[in-house]
Amino acid sequence: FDREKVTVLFVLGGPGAGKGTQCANLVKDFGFCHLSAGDLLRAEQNRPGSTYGDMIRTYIKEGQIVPKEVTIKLLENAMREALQEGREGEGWQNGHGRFLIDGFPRKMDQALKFDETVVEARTVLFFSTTEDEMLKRLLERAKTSGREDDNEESIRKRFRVYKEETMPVIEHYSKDQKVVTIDASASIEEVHEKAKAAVSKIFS
Ligand code: UP5
Ligand code: MG
Repeated sequence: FDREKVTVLFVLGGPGAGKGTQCANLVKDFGFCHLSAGDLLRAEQNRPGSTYGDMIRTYIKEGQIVPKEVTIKLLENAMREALQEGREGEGWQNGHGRFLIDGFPRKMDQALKFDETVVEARTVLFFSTTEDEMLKRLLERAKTSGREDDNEESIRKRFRVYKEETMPVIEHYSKDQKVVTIDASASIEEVHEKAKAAVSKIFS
């Protein structure tokens, strides 16, 4: 699809920082199309006939990053679908698609490949809080989420991969002045207000 027709914001932050929660809020405020790379991978994992199901399950449980080709293909397909459907209010305004890409890119190779073959993101929204806070949130969510990676062992692995692989991505985009950091330690509503203000500024 035409790069000119899309605006992409990446949404990054550690496991449990509140990316998904805040993306849902921003969809209501601004009508973005929200694509979570993790959700797309989980859907692909459960799709009957998928050749990647077992592979994805193993990577997610171990907190490892699925090979970029798979994730980028899923994202591209989802973007193309959203653009074709052109649903008003779901990222599509005046012939232009606005996307929140959540939990991606979490490794340098993904970032470079997506920039080159799909589109360069306008901005990175970085939700930042402490590991203690993220652990607390994830263990609470574990009671009901059914996610195979919401257990302390997988969470520790996710934290390690986040520090080793994803922080360098955030540093990379910081050098291009593309990162907007949002303190995600406060309540959901307070973080929402900050996120909303940050996005308003980007589009003003
Ligand atoms: N909560 C949220 N905000 C709160 C607040 N301010 N105060 C109190 N509680 C708050 O929130 C987590 C929990 O905290 C919820 O219960 C929420 O109510 C509460 P959520 O919004 O779900 O946080 P989020 O940052 O989205 O956490 P998530 O667990 O989704 O983050 P991850 O980055 O770990 O998960 P993701 O789904 O992105 O990726 C999972 C796995 O997929 C990866 O580990 C990896 O194996 C794989 N993956 C890839 O391989 N490649 C990719 O490109 C992407 C994923
Ligand atoms: Mg999420």
